[in-house]
Amino acid sequence: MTAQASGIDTRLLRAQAVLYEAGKLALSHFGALASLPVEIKQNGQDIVSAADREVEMLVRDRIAETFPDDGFLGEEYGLSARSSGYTWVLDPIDGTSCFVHGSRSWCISIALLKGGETVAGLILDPSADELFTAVSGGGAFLNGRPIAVDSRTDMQHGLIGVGASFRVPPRAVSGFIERLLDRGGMFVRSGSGALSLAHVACGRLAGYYEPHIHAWDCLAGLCLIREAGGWTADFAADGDLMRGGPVLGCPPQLSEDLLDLIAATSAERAA
Ligand code: LIP
Repeated sequence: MTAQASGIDTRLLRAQAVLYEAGKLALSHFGALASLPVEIKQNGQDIVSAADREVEMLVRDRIAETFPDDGFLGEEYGLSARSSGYTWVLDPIDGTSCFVHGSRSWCISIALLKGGETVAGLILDPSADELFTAVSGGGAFLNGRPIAVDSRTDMQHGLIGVGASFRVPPRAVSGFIERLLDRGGMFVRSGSGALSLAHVACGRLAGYYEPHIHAWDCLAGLCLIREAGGWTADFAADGDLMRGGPVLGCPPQLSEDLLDLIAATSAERAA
């Protein structure tokens, strides 16, 4: 085993244990929502809870105990650059709005980067007791069992996950949905982009598109999809992990159709 592989494998094992501890903390808050402090970040939909903050601090502390020289980027407390060349990218509660409203559509998502490359991704759905994991070149797994994208589905039979936020004009989302329906497709919006990407990786969804998402929401899920035999559009190719942008992941046979729908929607908006 190469030194890098052992460095990634030891980090994957540590991250799994940390995620399960963080999942228990998140579930304790999920079971006591009436007393959970919630703040509005920008608009009524962009919120953060004490659960987000506590889960991020727990994961930061646990990772730093074992890998003090690794960098860390979290949705709530930003970037802490370090010297090892590894950077963790965490969304402590992805699907916060669902979480605070009592919907089980949320997860904890963490990606490991070596330089600018995502080399591992983990997504824990504590409500379903499902842990999705992947290491670059090593395949993707759900609770330790290999997973794969749905290589047989098509636009007319699969479900396409669509993400929406007020970071883009409503037409950027509705225009895509309208074109998808026109093509005989169907959409779902779960409220957690990370969990939706994980569901593409295991074949439950035939793709996931969102016009704007952040690195902490999607890098782990994109790694899962690639390792599960799927196709993913480049994300943060310039290395800027703070700006965000569009995300698309799907089985290879659907990439062209979905890119066409996105291009047509963008062209309409530009007209
Ligand atoms: C959420 C994403 C979702 C997006 C929401 C929000 P959060 O992440 O997972 O795809 O549509 O606007 O960004 O804020 O719950 O961590």
